[in-house]
Amino acid sequence: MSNIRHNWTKEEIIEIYNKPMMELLYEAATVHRVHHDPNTVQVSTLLSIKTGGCPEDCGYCPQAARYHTDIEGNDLMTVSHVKAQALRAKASGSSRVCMGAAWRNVKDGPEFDQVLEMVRTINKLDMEVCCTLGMVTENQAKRLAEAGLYAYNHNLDSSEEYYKEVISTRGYEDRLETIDNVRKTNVTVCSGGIIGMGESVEDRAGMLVALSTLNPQPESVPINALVAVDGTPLENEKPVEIWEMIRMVATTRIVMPETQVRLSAGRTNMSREGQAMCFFAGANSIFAGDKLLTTPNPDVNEDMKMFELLGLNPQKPFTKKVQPKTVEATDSQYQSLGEKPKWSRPDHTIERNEQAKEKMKEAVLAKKQ
Ligand code: SAM
Ligand code: DTB
Ligand code: SF4
Repeated sequence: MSNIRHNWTKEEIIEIYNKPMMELLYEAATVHRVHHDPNTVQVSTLLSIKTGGCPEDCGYCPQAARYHTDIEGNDLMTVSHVKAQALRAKASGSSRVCMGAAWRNVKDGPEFDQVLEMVRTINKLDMEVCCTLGMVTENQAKRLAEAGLYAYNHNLDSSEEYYKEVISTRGYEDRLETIDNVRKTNVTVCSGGIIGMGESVEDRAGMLVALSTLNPQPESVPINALVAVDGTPLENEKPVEIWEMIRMVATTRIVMPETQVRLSAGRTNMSREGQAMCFFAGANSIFAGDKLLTTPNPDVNEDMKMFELLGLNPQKPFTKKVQPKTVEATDSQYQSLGEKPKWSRPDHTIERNEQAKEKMKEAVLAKKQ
């Protein structure tokens, strides 16, 4: 019988999170060993296929057009460029490519068709393909599945309560609906969040309640430490302490035993020892490659040295689930519907987001003068 619980309460999760460190580590490592090989870590390479110029106001994100960051936006990458990058990632030991686009949601049309072709191309390289493109409808999720998508990343980011303090242009329920749309297909769900945005332990636990009560639980959960980028509303948040990351990873492992827990953004601030503690506490996946989407990540060679030092082996592709089949565009059962879904726009005011937007306006004015 499965011992996966879908009824975790916030109080129970807070209690786990606050356990004495040695007990927490022992419990998490014990759960980890029952469900996973503790010496295997999945390696995923991020690829920003469409950078910058995003209309959303996510307070953490350097790609939001309304904030004054150094990001140079560009058009959607070509399929051949993506293929070349995927081959590089494969050669350096990655089993998965995760393609990110600075979009609010997927729109039917030539750009989405191009992304579907990217999915087909990478799946044919026998690598797991993940996309993170914003909100998707059921039909769009089905088209991605048909193309051979292995995973879809869509983060809840924080608790429902704290989400409102960070983002005003889209709602938590839209995030949940997108995850639900992905669940109607064979594509696995990757959903996690960020710590270090000024949220409380209660908010961290709230996010873990939202994720762990999904049935089935997400196949992977990325835990990001905020990368505080100049010009974003969260630019002055203080760095996450390693102990908080370890607690978050360990708690995630305990409440979602079968999930792959990914050490995501923020690894450049973590020592090898710190990361080793996270692997011991149940993290079994990383984002590799010199860049995340727009911000730095540890050097690939440094990561490989760390793996060697710790006796870790990169996970082979399709270890957890069989490779999906790719259906060619010409044989596709699902067509573009030209949908115009009504994703919500709460549009409440977040003071620090407004201030960051004002700074951007001032910078544009100053440039003109
Ligand atoms: N635009 C799509 C969306 O928001 O769903 C996909 C790309 S978006 C950059 C993917 C995720 O990256 C976000 O949900 C957030 O969790 C994470 N992220 C973005 N900026 C970050 C930062 N500065 N630090 C940590 N994580 C970040
Ligand atoms: C996730 O949870 N983290 C990744 C991936 N999913 C798309 C993105 C991290 C982005 C960090 C900031 C940047 O590089 O722009
Ligand atoms: Fe846009 Fe995604 Fe960044 Fe939000 S997190 S601003 S939706 S790219």
